[in-house]
Amino acid sequence: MTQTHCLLIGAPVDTGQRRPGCLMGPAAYRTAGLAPALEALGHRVTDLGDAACTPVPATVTNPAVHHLPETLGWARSLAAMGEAAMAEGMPIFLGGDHSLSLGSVAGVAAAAQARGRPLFVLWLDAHSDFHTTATTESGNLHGTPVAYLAGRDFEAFPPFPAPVPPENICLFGIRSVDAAEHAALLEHEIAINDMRVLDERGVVAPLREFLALVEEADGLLHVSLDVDFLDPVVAPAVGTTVPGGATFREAHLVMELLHESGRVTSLDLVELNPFLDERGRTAHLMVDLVASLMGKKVFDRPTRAYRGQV
Ligand code: B3U
Ligand code: MN
Ligand code: MN
Repeated sequence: MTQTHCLLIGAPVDTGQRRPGCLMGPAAYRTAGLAPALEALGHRVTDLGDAACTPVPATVTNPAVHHLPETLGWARSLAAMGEAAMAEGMPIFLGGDHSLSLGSVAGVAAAAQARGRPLFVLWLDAHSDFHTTATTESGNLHGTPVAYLAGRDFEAFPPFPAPVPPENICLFGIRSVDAAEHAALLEHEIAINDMRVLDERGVVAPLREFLALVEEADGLLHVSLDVDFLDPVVAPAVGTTVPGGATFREAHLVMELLHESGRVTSLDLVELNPFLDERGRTAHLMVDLVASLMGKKVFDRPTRAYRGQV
């Protein structure tokens, strides 16, 4: 199996929403044994520690938006750490709420551009996170990163480096979309694998279709895994639970297909709120899912009963 150099970047970001607790996420992943799980698979792990935030003074027209200077500060430092880590291996961002992706994906996109490689983004989430600073009603900036990386107009933020073309973005598992996001999504060519699609087709066919595009373009793939992609029955430690999410088995299968693609070059783990967890079960599930993404399987070669592709 190929060895990957995994660079863990703690992102204790809690300012993109209003329920305190995501700042404990990086500590929970470390406590749940993320680094040893990766090492057990033969990977090299460097823990870069937690990023720091220097707030950037700024304002926007929409009065609902809160904690803008902190969010800008996190985005700036995470983009710099992410871009540098891309030169060394695979950055894994330990969140923190989803506003951290305003920085993580910007850093990854800058690195992809420098390498002359197209970037693809797989967004595993109950939400589409397609608000801009102007359309968000909650003012919670964790609901905005897809719009930012797609290059939509974003007051107060630096222009996104190398916006990701809509056809390179795949939303997967979504089941909660606000009216303004809905209207904007219909104007973009973003693949929307909402739960209606996954109920009918399962996770395998739509994911393989997207991965084939990445392969064809020889692209880099960033995966952003929001805890609320999962059904709250298996992953309760998240502030914005939405019923009807991915099952334990579906989530592992998604991770295994991603591993088999050999295309994933960076990863966000977001929205874990350890304060809401039950004896660490959500943190442990997230660590197990990362292990599947990084090559953990029951058998290390196809067995006689296995009819898929490896
Ligand atoms: N779309 C809503 C809810 C939301 C988005 N992301 C999460 N919740 N986690 C909003 O507030 O923007
Ligand atoms: Mn999200
Ligand atoms: Mn979400």
